[in-house]
Amino acid sequence: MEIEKIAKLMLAPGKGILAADESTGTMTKRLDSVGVPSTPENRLNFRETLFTSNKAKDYISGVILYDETLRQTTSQGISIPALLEKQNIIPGIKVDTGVKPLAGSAEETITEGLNGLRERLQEYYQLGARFAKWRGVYKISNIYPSEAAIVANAHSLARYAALVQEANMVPIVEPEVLMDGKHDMQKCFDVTARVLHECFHQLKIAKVKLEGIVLKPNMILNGSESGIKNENEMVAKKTLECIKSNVPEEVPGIAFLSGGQTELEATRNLNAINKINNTEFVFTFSYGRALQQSALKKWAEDITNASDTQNEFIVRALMNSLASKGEWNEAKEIAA
Ligand code: 5MM
Repeated sequence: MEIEKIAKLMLAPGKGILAADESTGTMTKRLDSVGVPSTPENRLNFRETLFTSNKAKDYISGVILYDETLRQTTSQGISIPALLEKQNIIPGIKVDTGVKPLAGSAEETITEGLNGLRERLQEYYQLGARFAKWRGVYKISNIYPSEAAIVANAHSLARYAALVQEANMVPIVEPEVLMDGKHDMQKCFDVTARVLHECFHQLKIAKVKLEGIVLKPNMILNGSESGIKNENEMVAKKTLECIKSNVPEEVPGIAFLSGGQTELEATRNLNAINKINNTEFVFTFSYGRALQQSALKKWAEDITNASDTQNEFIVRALMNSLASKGEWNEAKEIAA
């Protein structure tokens, strides 16, 4: 299938992406937090439970997998990518290998994983992946992000995206400006604008087809230690303004990360964005924590009780599906 078509399917109306690509280190932290040992079997159990939820296919267009999960087989003897494909959910794969200190600015990071990526992508395609993900991380402080971090991460994102398109897959381009810090929303706006601007500059140099990418940015928020409340309408206004002025119109859609927002805040903000969307861009979700938190807690109560975990997951998937159309409200949330 052409990459433009895959991108459209990833952004299909009322659907979003489940980011289940936690590396083993991150997944271990998540499982530790609910008191479940992080073994390959338990990691598979939780993820298989989510992926086999009834109705997942109505709200979820694609799942970002971690290398381990892409190669695992379910209790029914079917591979994870095949299990997803059977439901018309597109399997994707995280291909960065994580962050390392950036030379010359050691408190900042550069994302690694370009070495051997062409060959890895060929294997991932054979295993069923049709899109990929790479995350660049930027921190905000009085002196950060540095120009070096902005340019180096954008350059890596562009080289990654070009390789992914060469392999006939859709790159999710994820520049994440972290919400940690005391800064206000305007600072987040300014930094995100600089970051997005440089990303598209580098994507252009690398000749990446913008019609065949999905952008996964942060929303524009007050820093989590600022003590300032995030008003949903203001988040929506500023986020839309930042995207409109820095994202070329060829990009078919934006799938936000949740970045540490609560499940409800991530839904409310996405809904507020779609209520005022006056662009051609699709705005949907590519949430990790904001889709999985409640489900993970429920699962930890009894990891053999799939249906209660699935109910929690499907509520969040449905609420975010509604938010992706601007049709969510408090009454629907309470009714769910
Ligand atoms: C699922 O978490 C991904 C990061 O994993 P590692 O840090 O272990 O590599 C992350 O990139 C995620 O896909 C996005 O940040 C979206 O997740 P949130 O929780 O921010 O919505």
